[in-house]
Parts: sequence; structure tokens; C-alpha cells
Amino acid sequence: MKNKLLILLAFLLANASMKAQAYLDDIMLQSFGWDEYTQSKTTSEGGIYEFYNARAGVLKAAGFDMIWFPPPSASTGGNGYFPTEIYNFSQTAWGSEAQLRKMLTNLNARGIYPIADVVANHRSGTTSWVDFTNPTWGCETICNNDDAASASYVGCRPSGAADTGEGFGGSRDLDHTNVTVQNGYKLYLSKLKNLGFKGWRWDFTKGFSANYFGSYIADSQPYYSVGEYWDSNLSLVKGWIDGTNAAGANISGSFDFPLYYTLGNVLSTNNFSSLNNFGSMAGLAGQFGYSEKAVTFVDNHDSFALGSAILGTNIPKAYAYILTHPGIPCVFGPHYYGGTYAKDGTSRTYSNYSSVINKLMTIRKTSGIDAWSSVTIDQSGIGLYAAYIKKRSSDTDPVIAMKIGPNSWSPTGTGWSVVASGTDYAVWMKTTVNVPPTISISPVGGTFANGTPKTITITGSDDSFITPTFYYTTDGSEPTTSSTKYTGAFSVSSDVTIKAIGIDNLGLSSGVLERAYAFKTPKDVVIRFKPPTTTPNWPLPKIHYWDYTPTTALTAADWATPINMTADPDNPGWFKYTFPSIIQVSFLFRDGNATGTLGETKTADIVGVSQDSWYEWDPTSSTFVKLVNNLSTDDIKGNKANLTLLQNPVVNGVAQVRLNNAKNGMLSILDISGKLLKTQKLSKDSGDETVSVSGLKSGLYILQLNSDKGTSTVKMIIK
Ligand SMILES: [Ca+2]
Ligand SMILES: [Ca+2]
Ligand SMILES: [Ca+2]
Repeated sequence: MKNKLLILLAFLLANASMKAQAYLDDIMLQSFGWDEYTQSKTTSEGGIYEFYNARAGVLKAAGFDMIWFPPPSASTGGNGYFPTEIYNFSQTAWGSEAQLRKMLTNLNARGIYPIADVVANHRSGTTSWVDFTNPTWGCETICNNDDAASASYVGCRPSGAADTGEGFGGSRDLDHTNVTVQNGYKLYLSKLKNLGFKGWRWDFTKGFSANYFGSYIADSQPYYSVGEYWDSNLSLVKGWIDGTNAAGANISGSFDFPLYYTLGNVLSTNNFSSLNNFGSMAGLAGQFGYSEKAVTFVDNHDSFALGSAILGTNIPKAYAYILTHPGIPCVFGPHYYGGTYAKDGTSRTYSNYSSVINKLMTIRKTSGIDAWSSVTIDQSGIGLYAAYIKKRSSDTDPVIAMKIGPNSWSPTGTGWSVVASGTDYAVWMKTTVNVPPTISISPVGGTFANGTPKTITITGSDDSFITPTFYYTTDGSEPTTSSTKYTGAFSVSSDVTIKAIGIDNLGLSSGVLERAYAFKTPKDVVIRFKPPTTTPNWPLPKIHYWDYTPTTALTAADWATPINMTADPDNPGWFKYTFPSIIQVSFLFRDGNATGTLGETKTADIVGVSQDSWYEWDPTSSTFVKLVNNLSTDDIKGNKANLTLLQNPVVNGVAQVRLNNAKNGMLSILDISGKLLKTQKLSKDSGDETVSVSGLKSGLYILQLNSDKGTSTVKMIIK
């Protein structure tokens, strides 16, 4: 009787949880390395959002179901882990809110769930330590034992409750017992969902009590949630997951750091005994009830630079393990695409492991292995780990056999064939696997000069070694095998989006790759820069440029011969440089010194600029420069933002604005000296409104909105 009850209970539990867990067989991709915003592979395609927008179709076909993106909010520091204006999704190293929305829409349409990196433990001030704007929070939202409490600086003192978790140095630990903070993050998550994000990756979950994470997750209902509880201690990681319990269920997963450290250790020593945890799989993924909460991984944007990093031929071995074993595997983008990545002075160069990883993902999907699959360890000692994996423990036969380590091993029983192998690893199945073909389009897209046609070539490869057949469209429609068949290079000379697929010898599709080409008439592009005036001090800033279109537009810049900018008479403190008759250009600002030291004698690269733009020296940014596209001095009377600038700098002589939190208002446009130039009535009922500034010369202007609620808002706009 007892057994029957247990079986019934297990059946009910399995079914209750089965319904909600569409992610059981998912594979995640971490889209970025630490310094991704400096990687030419992404910057050459217009940034990470454009990079993944182009590949949404091919990544789904390859086997990815979730893609984890870096923190999407404005931040000091390039990659977003020091968030400032958390509701600002444009001022990041990654791209604009419009690019982010476009990519998220495309990923969702292709069945990939975008995962946002949520930094909730801490926030940085907009211009100083404690001046939080957008949303505006006071010092009562900062833990009273934050590092700001004992620092000497100008500003209010942190007066929130004591931190419920660990402190984070260099940024303000937020008091999550404070209802303003709680509601602020709930609203933040709803904004992320509105953008198109479907799940959360929580940064630094040791930072405050797990129950607050649980409450935010319960409120926001993500498709999947995974926390960064960075610890090798299995019971501590399980404890954090248990702490997110809401309505009787643990509602967050966690990265499987215990397995990560175990994997790194066994691969570096070739002693595989610790992969066997009393007959079970090692790590969180091997713990009963936690396997679908365990996001297994082979390194991330932080760990790759540490001594624990898994390197060289150990990388494919580690993927052969996590992609054949339970858990939710997460592939590290730098492993998938290759390249040289650096953090804190440590640099790692990776080969491109995409073909190995694609093969292993196909094996996982073809065999039906998922987070609930069952591992039977056959060998786990010096020189060898070998295991059989069943889809479910109740199944009679395993669907995969695998081994890692230098010693030889073969599975018992008949029908096994090697389906993947490399240095010290092999995977066997009893069926064949067919990996989707790859596809690429050259050039990658971009903006070109009218009258300079581009020759488009489509190439690809397949595990059959037979070149795939390519089909494409140029009208934005989805390509099929009925679309135009690619028979050789062709030319494009006007704005077009090419969507293409490759079909292999067995009819399997690469998924859609899309590339957009724009053709524009060259025009003068004026670049303005406000240089540093203290330390460093650049009284006369210089500019250095490269990668310009058309290639005949400019004389090649020579680093040894600095090019002066000129003081802008209309805008004191600003300098300008005019690129004559160009489509786009990449450049940086410098002081003319030969050393070119980032942050001392030059800024980081600014790539692919095609319109008049304003930049300001920014010592708080890892790039030391920021695009001044929304000089917001919001909330001068402490009211909520009443005016949203939808288009800034202005385009074609018009700005677009939106009135919030008030029904009617009077908008005044003033010059930088405060002189009133024109006024315009705004009504919320009219929706987004156009404000013409076509009669005004280029420069900075002040928009002042006085609403019928008696509030006043001031913003800067750039023409
Ligand atoms: Ca802190
Ligand atoms: Ca904290
Ligand atoms: Ca194939």
C-alpha cells in the first residue's frame, strides 16, 4: 500500500510539474563575453543586438531555445553591471532601445526566449554616489551598511535597513525591505517583459535575501529564472533555490557552480572520480528535484578570466559532458564564436567551437535528452569517465553512451556508433544524427553610398560535406524552398533585406539568416565632442578616424599626425569636426599624444556613425566617452517625468515627444542661454507629437514643459 501511494504521489508530482515546464529540453546561449562591446565580430555588425537579430533563425535551428543577454539598462562601465538609470534602455554599450526591441521581437517570433540579466542588488548614482534618477530614489533606499556609509563624499547618508545579504563594493547596495525598491524592481521587470524579454538571469544573488527574489519572480512570472549564486557549496546553492519558494514551489533555477568547479577539477587532473556522487551525477543537476533548476555551464563572462577557467581541449570535453547530461545546458558565446576576450588583465583566446557544439546539441535534441534524463555511471576514475544516459530512469535502454578522458572505452551492447568525437571524448548513439547546415552572407550588411552596388555571396557548409542549396528573398518574406534559388553572386544597389536559408542533402534547414543593406547619399556629418578639462586635460581635442564609406571620401588618417578639432563658436566648451560627404565613419577622440592610452590620451572606438552626433568625455565609463543623445535634467520640481523624448537628436528637423502623467501642457523651446524661441501646445489625447525645429541652427536646445498639473520638466534636445 505504501509503495502504491508513493508511486501515485510521484506520478501526481511529475504531472503537476510537467505541465509548467516547457523549458525541460531547452539549451541556453550566453550571448556575450566580458568585453563583448569591444569585439570586432559584433561591432562590425552594429553591436550585439544587430548581431543576434541577424542570427535569430540560425540559432534556433542549431538548437538554442533561450539566449541570455547582458544587463540592458544604462550603466557606468561598459557591460552594464553598474546600473544607473535602470529605466533607460538606450544608453548602453550594446545599442539603442529600438535595436533591442527589434531583436527581441525577432527572437520571440522564431521561438527563442530572450533572458535579461537583472542587476537588483545594487545601483550606481547617475552623476555621483547616491543620486539615483529614472527612477528617482533617495538615500533611504540604500542599506545603512553600504560602503557609502563610511565614505567621505558629498551627498546624503544611506539610511535604509541593514543589508539582508552580502555587500557589493563600488555600487550602492539597495534595501530590498523598502517598498520603493520592491515596487521599482517589479515595475522594472514589467518593463523588461514589455520590451520582449521572457526570463531572468539574476546577478549576484548572495546580495540580498532569496525571498525577495522569490517575490519578484512570482510577481513577474518569467518563462525561466536562473540566479548567479556563485559558490561551489551544493547545499548553499540548493538553499538559495529553496529560498525562492513561492506558493509551495521553488521558482528559480541557479547556475550549477558546484558542477562547474568539479568539471574544471576533473578535466585538469584526469581523475574523474568526483564526477560520481555516490552513483549520481555530480553537482546540482544530479540532485533529485533540482535537475531542471540547474543551469550547467563551461565558463561565463566572469569565470573565464580566473584560475578555474576550462581551457583548450578541455572545452569540447566539458560540452560533451553537459550536453549529454541532465540540467539546462548553457553555452558560452565566446566558446561558440571564438575570439580573444579579456577581463581584469587576463586575456583568453578561444577557437571557434560552434561545429562541435552544434553536433552535441543535435545529439541532445535527437536523442530526447533533457533536464530529467537519467545517468548511469559506468566508469569514474583516473583517466576515464564513461556513462549511459536514458531519456527517463524508467526506460529500459539508454539512448546515449559517452566517455571523456584519455583511456579507451566502448559501450556494451549492440547498435552503438560514434556520433561525435575529439581529443579524449566520444559520444555514441544507436541512431544517426543530422546537423543543420550553416549559412553566411557576405558582406554582412550595413550602410553604403548610393551608386556603389554590393556583390552578395551566400556560402555554407554541412556535416554531410555536401554544399547546401541556398534560397533567398529580397522582399522581407520568409524564404522557403520555393523562393529564389541561389546560383551565384548577385548585386544589390538599393535598400534591401536579404533573408536566406541553406537546405542540406536530407532537406534540413539552416534556419533563416537575415542581412540588411541600406544605400544613402553621402552628406556632411558633424561630430561634436566635449573634452576632459581637469585630469586629463585636453584643451584642443583631436580626432582619429577609419572605416569610412565611401572609401574615397577621406584621406586616410595617420596616428602620427593628429587631426585637430575646432572650437564650436555656437556651443562653448564643445569642439567639432566635419566629415565631408560621407555615409558612415568610425573614430575616436584623442589628445594627440603618441601613446594612445585608453582613458588618458584617447577614448574607446566609436564605430559606424552616420549622422551628426554629440559626445562627451565620461570618466565613469569604461569607454571614457558617452553619446549625448538624451541630456535629461528630469524632474526639476520632483515630479514624475512628464515629457518623453522619442527622437533625440532630431531627425529631418523634427523632434518627437510624448506627454505623460498630465492631460495638457505648454512646451517651450529655449536656446542654451534661456531665450524663448517658440512654444507649442501638447495634449495627451494627441498621442506622440511632432515638434518642428527646422528653422533653428544645429546645437543644443532646452525643452521646457509646463503641464496642467502645475508641474514643470526640462530636457535638452540636440539638433
Ligand atoms: Ca555597496
Ligand atoms: Ca547587498
Ligand atoms: Ca546536415
